[in-house]
Amino acid sequence: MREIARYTITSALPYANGPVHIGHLAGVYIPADIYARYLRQNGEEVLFIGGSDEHGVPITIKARNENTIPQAIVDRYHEMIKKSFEELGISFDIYSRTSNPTHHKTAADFFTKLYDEGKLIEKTSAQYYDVEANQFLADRYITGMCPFCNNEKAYGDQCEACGTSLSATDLINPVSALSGNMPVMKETKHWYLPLDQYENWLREWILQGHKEWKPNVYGQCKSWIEQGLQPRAVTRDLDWGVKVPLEEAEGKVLYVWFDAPIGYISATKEWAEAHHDDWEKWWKDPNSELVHFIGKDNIVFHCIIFPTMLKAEGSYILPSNVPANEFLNLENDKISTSRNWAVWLHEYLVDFEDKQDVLRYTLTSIAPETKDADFTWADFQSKNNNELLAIFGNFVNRTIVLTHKYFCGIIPTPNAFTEEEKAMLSEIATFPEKMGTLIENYHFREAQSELMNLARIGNKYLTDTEPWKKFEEDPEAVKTILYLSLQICASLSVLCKPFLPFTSDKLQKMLHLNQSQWKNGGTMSLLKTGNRIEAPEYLFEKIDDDTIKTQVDKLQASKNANLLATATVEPAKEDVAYDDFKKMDIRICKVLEAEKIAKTKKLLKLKVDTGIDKREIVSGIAEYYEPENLIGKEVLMLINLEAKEIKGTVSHGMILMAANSNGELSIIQPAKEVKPGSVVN
Ligand code: B3M
Ligand code: ZN
Repeated sequence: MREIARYTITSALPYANGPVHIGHLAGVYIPADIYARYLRQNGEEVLFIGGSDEHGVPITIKARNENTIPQAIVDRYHEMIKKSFEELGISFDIYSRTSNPTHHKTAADFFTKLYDEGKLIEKTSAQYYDVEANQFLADRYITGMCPFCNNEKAYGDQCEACGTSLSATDLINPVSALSGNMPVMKETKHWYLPLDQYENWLREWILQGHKEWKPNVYGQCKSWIEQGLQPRAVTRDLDWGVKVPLEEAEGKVLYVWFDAPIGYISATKEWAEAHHDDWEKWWKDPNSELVHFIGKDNIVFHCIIFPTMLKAEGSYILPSNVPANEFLNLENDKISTSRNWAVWLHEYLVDFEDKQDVLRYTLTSIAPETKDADFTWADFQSKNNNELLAIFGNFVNRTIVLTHKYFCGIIPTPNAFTEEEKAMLSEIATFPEKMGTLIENYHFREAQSELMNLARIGNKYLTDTEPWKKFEEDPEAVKTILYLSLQICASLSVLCKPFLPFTSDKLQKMLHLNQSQWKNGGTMSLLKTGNRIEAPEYLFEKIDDDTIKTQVDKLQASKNANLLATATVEPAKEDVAYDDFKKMDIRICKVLEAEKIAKTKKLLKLKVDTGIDKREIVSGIAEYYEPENLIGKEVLMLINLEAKEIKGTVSHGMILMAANSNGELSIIQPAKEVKPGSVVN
């Protein structure tokens, strides 16, 4: 086995065009921080790297929309993100940014080396160009009609109405976002990383060599490699980013996904310079362990593209592991920046002052390590009140209060341990290794639940031995109980530190303890008999229902605001004669039966009472209603729509529905109960 000399730990560089939310934290930054802190407590040499990703087209679009320049946007968010990470206790050794000169030079030099060694290929292709604005258009800068769903405002990279990935040339009637004109096709030259040439190597390195990677990561790599890899353009026609260091490349920059991971290297250089250290050992010594913490949408870039860049360059080590997480949802809905459906870190830090550890704890306890997970405020409250406060906090508080009450805050001298106590101590001794192994294998969620088990052991010990009842008749026994309880508190203060760093500090202050070596976390020798401890201070406090309601209301308000803002009202239709309207036979009908139509996602087969007859119709609402919830409902129906056969059912009529801005359909019910067959006019 190779000896690991040091750990180079990176966490995805967030785009500096918006604040950080709980999804980022649960997926990337909290696990990375736990890992880095744990390794440091183990005496390992660690460099934990973060920074802002400040390039890319979305930042230029945001700047344009706000009538400012990209640098102003990234300056604003870089500061904000950096500060909020700091306040949450994410213990980066450096938090850098990709707009700084060290990075531009590092990224440009990296490109030059690949270029000079003939590792890149040149290709000319036709791309959309805006003649009036005199520039090539990134896919995001082109809108047009989606060929799949006819949405008129699809972007050149994606249609947000139907979710299909597009390329700009798929759009019908493309329009430039810069001038509003129709773009023309024009030839442009770009440089490509020939991933296809590295396919065999990738197959061997990942599919053979890294079977231990998390199944979600390994699986994604496998499917990418098996689909066959194509050369990837590493340059763009854009004026925001790292300039392509070639004379013939005027007006071109490196593709953001080419420069951003090099940002990890630039950050290392910056750190090394400030600390008089050698940056290269972190990236070139084969005994350095490189680990990338990322979310699942970044897997291909960190497992395939960046390693291929490093391999092509030739002098770098490759990642040992890429423990990517899945996604976190919020209250059963996808987190969305554009819909403001998120819990933003900077807002949390204001709303929940001094409660960083509650968020850290909750997010670790639901970390999307193997599948998507869901954050709810109710769960957050319960994790705080029923776990942190009721178990951990309660145990520590009882121990410290009793030590003051019976021994004036002096750590008592224990007597001989009982058999139960001995058994408890040997169990406690297993925790550092047990938790350490889990952390080393990126099972942070389980590691943290072991931490809580340790607190449970302490809590139970106090409850079982009841020192408050014993003091009168057997003060010597109480000395042992509180001595051991205090040592367990000390163990907790060590072992909780990667997860709950603020709590650890507070607890260590109370115990006058100033060491957190991991391996000592299960010993009973952290505290010395005769030493004084501080007066008790609460580690956690109850979070009440009102506080939670405020947060839930805030989310609901943003949902409502968003619905209003995005609801587009269709233009009015042409006037019709009353006689034309009279031709529509619209009635209130009652749903009698409803069932899903097999092998379809959207269709329900309904039996309805029209008042005239009972008939079958097919309706496309299966995604919005469970069949059983429709039975008995009165709905609005056009009953004289021509009959038509749909999936084997003759459907005669149509249920009338309204859609909200998310496209979710809603039936329309009469405000009072009326008889089936009542005419609507
Ligand atoms: N900025 C993408 C993201 O936040 C990106 C990560 C870069 S890591 C080098 O999803
Ligand atoms: Zn579409």
